[in-house]
Amino acid sequence: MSTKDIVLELFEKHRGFYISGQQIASELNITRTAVWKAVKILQKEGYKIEAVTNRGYCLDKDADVLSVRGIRSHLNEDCSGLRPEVFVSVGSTNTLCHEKAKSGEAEGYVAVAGAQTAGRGRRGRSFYSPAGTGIYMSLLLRPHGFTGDQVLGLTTMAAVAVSESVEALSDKKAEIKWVNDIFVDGKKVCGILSEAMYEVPSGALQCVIVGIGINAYAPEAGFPPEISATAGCVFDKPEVDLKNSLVAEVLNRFMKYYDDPKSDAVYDEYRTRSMVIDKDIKVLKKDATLKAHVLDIDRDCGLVVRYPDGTEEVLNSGEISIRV
Ligand code: BT5
Repeated sequence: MSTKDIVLELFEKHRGFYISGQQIASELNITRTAVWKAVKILQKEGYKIEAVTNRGYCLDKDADVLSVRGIRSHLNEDCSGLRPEVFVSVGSTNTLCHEKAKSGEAEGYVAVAGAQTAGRGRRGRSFYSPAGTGIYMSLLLRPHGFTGDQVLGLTTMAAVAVSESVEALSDKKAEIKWVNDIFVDGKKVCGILSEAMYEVPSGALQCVIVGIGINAYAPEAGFPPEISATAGCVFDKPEVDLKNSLVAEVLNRFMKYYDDPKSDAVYDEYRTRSMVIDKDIKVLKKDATLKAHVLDIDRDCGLVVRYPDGTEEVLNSGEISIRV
């Protein structure tokens, strides 16, 4: 463990209480300068550590900060091979994962950030990713033997994993808007962006990056006006370690589905949480917007719709958006 991690461990034991630099130094057998340096790094990483002359340092008792150690402590044993890395802020965790994938990073790398300056949604849209209140994570996968439908199904797996995790950690019900948005109390709390890289010219699948953005808490200044009517958050108030638990919970559940892509379980869970079945929707195609009624979601998570003229179609997520 690095000095920073050892110092953090001590702070966590004394959360909410002051300990002097001298006390930390002698307990950990390091210099006071090393303590000071570790505190500076931790503060930069987002830990709320107060430094008061003659009293020492104090880790905020309510702070909920993402950390590799925190995430690992909640990962199941069969996910111990995952390699989370935590950043205070990045451009986009998906873009970062792309770079990692290009330089040969193996499956199981997870970039987790407390903020994004260029968070991406689908088709060039942006994802609002302020500091301190959200979780922005991307998982690098190199699926072997997956069919095209199973690759598309990775977004479904992520949507179910997030929904189940939200329900496990809050007392709220999560609903899925086909295909990549999670809603709580009628508001979008999570968006998923899965991106695949293929080899040229063979067309072989190189990797898939599953990016998940979750509004854990409401941003202090509220959501920006353009999404304030539609965006919501999962938790009402911060609790120690809640973000780390949510990240780990999502990974634990996602990997369970990923390891068994032929199972029907993910489809069943998806369908029961769908907020579109039996609803009237608008289908936004490249060149037209059509009214339709949703009949069902099929086994490949295609949306089965009926148009007013009685014709039916199965929509796949690639090029289509819907409005409920
Ligand atoms: C998504 O796209 O919702 C996918 C978002 C994926 C974000 C993750 S964060 C980690 C990883 N790294 C990235 O750079 N991206 C992924 P889409 O379905 O296109 O929805 C985008 C729309 O959602 C925007 O046009 C807004 O209307 C709305 N929106 C933007 N930010 C939001 C937020 N924080 N909460 C709720 N709605 C938001």
